[in-house]
Amino acid sequence: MKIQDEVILLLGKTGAGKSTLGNQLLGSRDNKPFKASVSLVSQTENCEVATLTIDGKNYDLVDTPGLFDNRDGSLDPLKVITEFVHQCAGGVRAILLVLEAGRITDEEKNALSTIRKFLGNDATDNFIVVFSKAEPERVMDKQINWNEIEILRSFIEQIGHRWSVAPMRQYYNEDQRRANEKRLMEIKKFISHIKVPYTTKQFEKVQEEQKRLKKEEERRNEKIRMEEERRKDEKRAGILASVVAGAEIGSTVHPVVGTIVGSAAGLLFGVVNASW
Ligand SMILES: Nc1nc2c(ncn2[C@@H]2O[C@H](COP(=O)(O)OP(=O)(O)O)[C@@H](O)[C@H]2O)c(=O)[nH]1
Ligand SMILES: [Mg+2]
Repeated sequence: MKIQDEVILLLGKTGAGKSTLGNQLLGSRDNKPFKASVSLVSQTENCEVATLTIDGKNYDLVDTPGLFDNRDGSLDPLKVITEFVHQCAGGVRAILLVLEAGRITDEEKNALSTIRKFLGNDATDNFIVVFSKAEPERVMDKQINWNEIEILRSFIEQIGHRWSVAPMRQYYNEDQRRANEKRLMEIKKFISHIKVPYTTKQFEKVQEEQKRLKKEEERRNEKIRMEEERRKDEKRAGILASVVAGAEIGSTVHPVVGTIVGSAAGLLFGVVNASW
C-alpha cells in the first residue's frame, strides 16, 4: 500500500456503507475496488486505498475498518487508523463520516464523539458528513432531519454544513440517476473546496495531548485511591486504640472479666466512633 497523494478517509461503523460510497465515488469503471460486506462482519480489516481523481487532481481514497468493530478485541480500528494516518505525508484532505440516515442510535452518537475527540478540533475543517441508505426521495430532495438530533446538529453546524446524502445503490429511472449524479458531484465539490489538509503533525499533537490527559487522570485516580486507603487505615487504628483503652480500664476493675468487657466496650465505642 503506497500513499502518495492527499488522502480522503472514509470513516464510520461497519455496515454504514463506506465501501459502497467509496466505489460510487470512484465510478463503475474502476471495477469496485472496495469490498462491500454482505454481513455485519467487517470486510475491511486494514485500510484499503484507491485513486480518486477530482478536477484533474489525484487523491488516495481510503476505506477504513469500521469503528466499534473490536468487540472481541481482535481489531482496534482507531489503532489501525492511527498507524495509517501516520503514513499520510501529504495530509488528509477530507474525512467522509458515513452515518446511516434514520438510524442514529447511541452507538452512532458515541462513534461521532469518539472520532471527534480522536482527531481533535483541527480536523473540523476537513469533515464531511454523508448520510447513507436514505430512501430515494431523500436522496433526490436532500432531506435529512439531522437537526432533530442535538449532537448531529451541533457537529454539522460546527463543520459549516458540509453534509450530503450518499447516492442510491440502485436507481430505476432517469430522475434517480440524475439525483445520484448530483449527490456525487456535491460530495466531490465539498472535497475540492476544503482549503487545508489535516496533517500528521496536527494528529500527533492531539495524540500527545490525549496521552497527557490520560496520564493526568490516572494520577488523579491514584491520589483518590491513596486517600481512601489512608482513611481506612485511620479508621482501623481508631478501633484498635479504643479496644486497648477499654481493656486497660476494664482490667483495673477485674483483671479477666474487666479486660474482656472493657475490650468489647472499647471495640463498640471504636466502631461507633469510626463510623461517624
Ligand atoms: N439499501 C441500501 N443498502 C446499502 C446502501 N449502501 C450500502 N448498502 C448495503 O449495506 C451493506 C454494507 O455496506 P458496506 O459498503 O459494505 O458498508 P461498510 O462496512 O461501511 O463498508 C451492504 O450490503 C451494502 O450493499 C444504500 O445506500 N442503500
Ligand atoms: Mg467496508
